[in-house]
Amino acid sequence: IIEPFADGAVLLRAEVLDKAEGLLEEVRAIAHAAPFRRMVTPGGFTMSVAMTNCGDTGWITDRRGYRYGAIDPESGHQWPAMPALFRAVAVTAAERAGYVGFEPDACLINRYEPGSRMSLHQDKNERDFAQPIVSVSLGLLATFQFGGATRKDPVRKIFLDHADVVVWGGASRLNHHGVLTLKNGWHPSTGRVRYNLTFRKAL
Ligand code: MD5
Ligand code: FE
Repeated sequence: IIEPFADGAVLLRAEVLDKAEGLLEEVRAIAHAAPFRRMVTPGGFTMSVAMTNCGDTGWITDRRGYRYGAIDPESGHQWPAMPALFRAVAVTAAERAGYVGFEPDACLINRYEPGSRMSLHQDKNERDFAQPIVSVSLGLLATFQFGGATRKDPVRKIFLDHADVVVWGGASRLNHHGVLTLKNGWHPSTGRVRYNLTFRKAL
């Protein structure tokens, strides 16, 4: 089910339903090597969302700033490699949204538990904003906030459910966005958790 809902953004509802269990198995393997952790923002706040990464580089934040790096600061080792299934899902979704030739080198994995949220922000740590970001939702339903080019632009609410994929490209690539506080719930595939895989070409 393809739903274009903003300039450059495409919502693919239930896109990875038949691959969800496989994706979650990979998430478990990645988390075994690079455990989920709550990172600290440059302003000194501990994020409510727990994160890990796979791929050639990973997104991190600490008191020194937001950035990508090849090394997991917790272990001193490289991030786990991006599983073939991850890459295939991201590339296929990008193609279906009209972005041919997407080559993700990073996948940030966000883990939301009830009470977790992500405040309105832009994704600006990647080098080439012409490259889209592919986001895969797994588990509990989230209320996603989709804003505009400036922080003051109106915000639309979108419900993102298990197996939904969104491709954020074109004019929507730099839009402000966030996730409202996750409500309590239980999902048969993830339990009390929402995961979001965000595939990026960071380098
Ligand atoms: C999430 N994650 O649901 C979202 C999905 C993040 C983050 O926001 O930075 O980890 S990615 C949503 C996204 C990416 C790029 C552009 C836009 C949305 N957008 O223009 O709305 O955990
Ligand atoms: Fe973001």
